[in-house]
Amino acid sequence: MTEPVRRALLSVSDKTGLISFATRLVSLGIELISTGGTARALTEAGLPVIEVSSVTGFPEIMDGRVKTLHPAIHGGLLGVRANADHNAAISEHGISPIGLLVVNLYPFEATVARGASWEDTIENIDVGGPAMIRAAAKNHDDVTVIIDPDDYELVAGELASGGNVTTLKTRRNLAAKAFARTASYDAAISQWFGTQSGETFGSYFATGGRRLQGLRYGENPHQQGAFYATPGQSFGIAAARQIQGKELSYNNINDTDAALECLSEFGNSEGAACVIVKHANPCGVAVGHNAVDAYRKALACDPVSAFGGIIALSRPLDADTAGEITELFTEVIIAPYADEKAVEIVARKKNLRLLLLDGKPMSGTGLAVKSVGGGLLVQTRDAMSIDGMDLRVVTKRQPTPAELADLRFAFRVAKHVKSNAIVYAKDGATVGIGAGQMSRVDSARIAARKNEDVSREAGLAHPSIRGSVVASDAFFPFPDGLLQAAEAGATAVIQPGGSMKDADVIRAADEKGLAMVFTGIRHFRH
Ligand code: 93A
Repeated sequence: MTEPVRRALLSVSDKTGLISFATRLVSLGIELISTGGTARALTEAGLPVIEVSSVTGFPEIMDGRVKTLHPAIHGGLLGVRANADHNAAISEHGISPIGLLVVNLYPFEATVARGASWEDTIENIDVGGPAMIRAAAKNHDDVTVIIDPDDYELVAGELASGGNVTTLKTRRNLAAKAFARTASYDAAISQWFGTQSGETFGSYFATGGRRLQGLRYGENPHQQGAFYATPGQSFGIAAARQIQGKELSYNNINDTDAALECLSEFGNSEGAACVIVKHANPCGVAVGHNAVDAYRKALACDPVSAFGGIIALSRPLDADTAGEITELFTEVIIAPYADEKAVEIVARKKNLRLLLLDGKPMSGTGLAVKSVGGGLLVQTRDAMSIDGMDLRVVTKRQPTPAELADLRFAFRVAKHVKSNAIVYAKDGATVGIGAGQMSRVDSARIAARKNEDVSREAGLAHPSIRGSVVASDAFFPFPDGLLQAAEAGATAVIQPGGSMKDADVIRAADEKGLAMVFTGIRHFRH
């Protein structure tokens, strides 16, 4: 049972809304304890206040650096009401439990923003405030913590209607918000120190990441770089173990990540899968009956681009596959495991980086974060798979079972190709990939032309794109992209649908005898 709030401690730099909130607390019979400036503001408003110094029996000292840092305060915040030993300590030391903490911190960020002096900035590092916030948030079973005046209304409302009690749900939400605030506050402080000392990266990144390795440089040699792990997560490239080869570069890590994300689309039941990546885009993806078969099929899509690429395999690296991969210049191989023979073969190429996941997942859940000027864009990862989509045939002709299998395959790959993405596929392998064009029709054209070049080079009688299927990551806004694909030899199409011109696009598909499937879901990737 939660005890009603009898005492609240208020210590705020931002006094917005303070008086009306405190007035409501007093009207509920709650006693107010407060620090210097806050106590003054409350007294001036005619509210009864107990000074922190009379609770601690100790004056505020050192220009206020030490005011609430005292067992009488922290014992009042941290004591667990259901714990007999804690209650004994509370009585023995004459501590009064504090049921509500209202703190907002010294305005460190605003002090930096106004270009204050070093001394002034340092003085604006709050120590006692975060300590109290963390104490109250830890003890949220018994204590409500407010760090944002926007929450005054919610808490006052709950106290008034609940007999001076808040709900556990609210206390937990406020605790989460409290820890987020102390984390971002410390991040701002560490970032400021970093810029002052000219050091770009520390062993912890300001957003909470743990440093895995410093990098020789960033995307380009004149940029600095480092690789950080997201706390509490163990999947993907950050969880991989390097067995051999040169140090990983920034671009290697970025490309290997793209390869693993794409590879994670393919479950083991679909056979062995192989993804080859260059410049963060797949240039060959295939499923086969074993690793070497998948590799050969993936390589055949665009052997020129695969030079110096990243190869990701869903099955353990075996001797056959290692032998074939090492015939070509490759930057990175990543696989779940590797057998001894394969490791020996790779070792002959001493620069070739071999990474193993040791069974850890290729991909996972959580957030995808991208930096933009002055901020971060955050979204949940694109966890949508074609298995969860409601596929709808919109043309007169139904796709054949073989076409449908390839359509599903191609759409999985298209998700991992930068938009505008067009992917042609046949027999479980990509045969043409068009990536990153500003116009979809250009992506369709580039992918087809690439296939014609590769087919000619391989001495094929007809380009392998003939009789393929095509996937588009987003709808065709006009029939032109689809007509381009039909001209290249595609017989079936998969795309989200949803364009204003869908009817025109469907009519064009029917005229060309194509089968077309709508997924209802798009996969932009930028
Ligand atoms: O200087 S502190 O780090 N030392 C403390 O013991 C302490 N206790 C509260 N800063 C401390 N505070 C902060 O004082 C609060 O976080 C709040 O921002 C501010 C309120 O001070 P006043 O009530 O004097 O305006």
